[in-house]
Amino acid sequence: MADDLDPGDDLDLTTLDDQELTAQMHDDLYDGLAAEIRAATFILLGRGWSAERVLNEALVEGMRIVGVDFRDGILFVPEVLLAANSMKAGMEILRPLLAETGAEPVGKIVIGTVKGDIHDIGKNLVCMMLEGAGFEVIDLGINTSADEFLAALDEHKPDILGMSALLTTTMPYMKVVIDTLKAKGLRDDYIVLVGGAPLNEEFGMAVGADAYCRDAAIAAETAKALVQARRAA
Ligand code: B1M
Repeated sequence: MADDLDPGDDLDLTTLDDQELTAQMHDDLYDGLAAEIRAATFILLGRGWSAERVLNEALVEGMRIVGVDFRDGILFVPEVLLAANSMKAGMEILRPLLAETGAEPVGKIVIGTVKGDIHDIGKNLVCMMLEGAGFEVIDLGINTSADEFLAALDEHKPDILGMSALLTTTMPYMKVVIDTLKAKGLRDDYIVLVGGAPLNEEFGMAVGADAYCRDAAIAAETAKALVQARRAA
């Protein structure tokens, strides 16, 4: 207890008012401080904040700032992974509470790295960024076949299908998946997003995707915008 009362070099999060604490959480997410995010999440919940408010005002807003700096080349992969892990630490506390209150996710996405390809660092970042943006993410992992994608679409009925490829030899497989959807008359049921280092806008259009996403931040922004547009239509 004595230790708790001694501020030492550490900031005592309980002494901050709500606004200061939220700003501190944005900083702590940026710095990848998972323990601090966990502690602050409990403090805000203890002050009567709803899980949804903590998610949106503290975690999602913090990750939005991280995403912008990642997109602009100010933050790099290791820092973003740490930030995303910190966000996950907060999310783990909120997830059961959100399920209880029935807060609607922004949307749902089924995502995977395509068949023949085992690169997943970028895809995992995209998943974390999407979770941070409020999406429910069903991650099929690596080496995902068209049949596996289709089975997951059927099971989870998402808004979005996301595919990742890092190899020039595996990126054409995205077209195989999209053509399979077309052949089954399912293509228009989903927003299709593609990404991965060797892709570009032109390739995305050529394979019949709705959008190519250059990075995780853009993937989250694009996913949000396209789901909102589709629901408004
Ligand atoms: Co591989 N590898 N690799 N590799 N590997 C590359 C891709 C390569 C460019 C290296 C090189 O030669 N310079 C090259 C591909 C060449 C080509 O095809 N033109 C290559 C090769 C050849 C191979 C092997 C064939 C090597 C071999 O065995 N001879 C082999 C293939 C295995 C296979 O997949 N079948 C192989 C294996 C591996 C490892 C297993 C060792 C490891 C992967 C570990 C893992 O992922 N768990 C690995 C790694 C780490 C790389 C490099 C070095 C880094 C990839 C990475 O994680 N980048 C890579 C070289 C490079 O890219 N510099 C290379 C960081 C990551 C954050 O970026 O994945 O681009 P990225 O993701 C970004 C965006 O692209 C976008 O958002 C992400 C975050 O901003 N994005 C999406 C990605 N997916 C998205 C999906 C979306 C939206 C956005 O959906 C909506």
